[in-house]
Amino acid sequence: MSTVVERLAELSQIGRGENGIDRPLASRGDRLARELFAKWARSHKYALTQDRVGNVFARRSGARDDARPILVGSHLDTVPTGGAYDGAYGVVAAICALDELEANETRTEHPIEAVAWAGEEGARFPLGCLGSSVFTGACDLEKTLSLADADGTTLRDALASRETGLLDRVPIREETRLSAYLEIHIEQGPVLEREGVPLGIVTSIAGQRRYRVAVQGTSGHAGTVPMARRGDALCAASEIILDLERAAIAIGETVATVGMFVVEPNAANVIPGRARFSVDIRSPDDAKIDAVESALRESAGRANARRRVSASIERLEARAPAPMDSKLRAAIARAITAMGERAIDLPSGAGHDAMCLCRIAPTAMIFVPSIGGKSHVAEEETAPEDLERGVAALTASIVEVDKFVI
Ligand code: HGY
Ligand code: MN
Ligand code: MN
Repeated sequence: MSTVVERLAELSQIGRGENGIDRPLASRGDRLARELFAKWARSHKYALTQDRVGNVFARRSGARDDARPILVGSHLDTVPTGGAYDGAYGVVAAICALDELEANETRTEHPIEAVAWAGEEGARFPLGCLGSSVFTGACDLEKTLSLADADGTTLRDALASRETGLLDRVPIREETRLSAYLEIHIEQGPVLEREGVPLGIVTSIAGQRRYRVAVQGTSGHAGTVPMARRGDALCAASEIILDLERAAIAIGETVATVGMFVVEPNAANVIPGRARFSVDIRSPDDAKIDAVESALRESAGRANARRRVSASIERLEARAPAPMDSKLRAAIARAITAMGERAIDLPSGAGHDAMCLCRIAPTAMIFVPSIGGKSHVAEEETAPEDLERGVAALTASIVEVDKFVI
């Protein structure tokens, strides 16, 4: 069994439950995953560092060791019903690529750093790409550490605990300069499998915005309040959600999702007084996200006028569409051709840490096929030979990029 397959099998045991893998940021599982990454790094004496939000780096030195490093990585955290490959593959492939360079005694000009970004999914604390957002300066460290999860635990407290916090005996790093960023990831969609092509070079990552919507109505007795006198928060929320779906379909080239929903008091014979839900809107075209957001706000306005409720919309984050660097994409294409392999260009509907890194350095992504296009579910799967081919492509791409980035 190859190292990448073996390591993914080991990593996928951490946080595994009956509904898939649940490894949120600064949980016991996340800490164990970071410790495993550190163990792999130490086995080849790569220099380990970490920053204050839990991003972990394993550095293989270069001929010009004062040069800005090429970072290569992805994330270790998962959604609550995660698979074994989303994020994890990119971290394991990065460390395997360093090992390939070692095994081939390849001397790169630049230091190469494998990185495990903290909290890309935003599943526990209300910020996606949390670690890479802080690293790239898109989000303030102290504000991010003050973010709290549903139980009111702040990231600062979670990272201060020995159980779930920063790694022992790994120095804190302040350095954020880099010369380029590469990320390999499972496609999480059906294109590569449908086209029968084993590798993809990402053209751009869809823009995405996340919101929190709260609808405040009036609780009451299910049997005695006439329909005409109700402020039913759940009915109002349902109308807003279906208007959102209609808008995304009508505007096109856009997806809108309500993944989280809470109704209070959630009792069969009480009129719902409060409803809270998440909204996730994405498109490669920012103007279309604007249009869907306007439709969402108009629908909330109509509910407020007609339904004796007060609906409020809070935008939690907004990321513009992220074009990948054309020179890096060409280098990846050269590397893959030189391997005698085929690749196609394709956009990414899924978000990635690369959306943050591309704001501060040339950035590119490689995809490997997802069986059935499935992801964010326990059945997420990629064939071993595709995982192995991806490591070879990533290693060859690092060597190619190393030749010309500053
Ligand atoms: O939501 C996403 O696209 C990513 O998995 N965080
Ligand atoms: Mn994901
Ligand atoms: Mn991911």
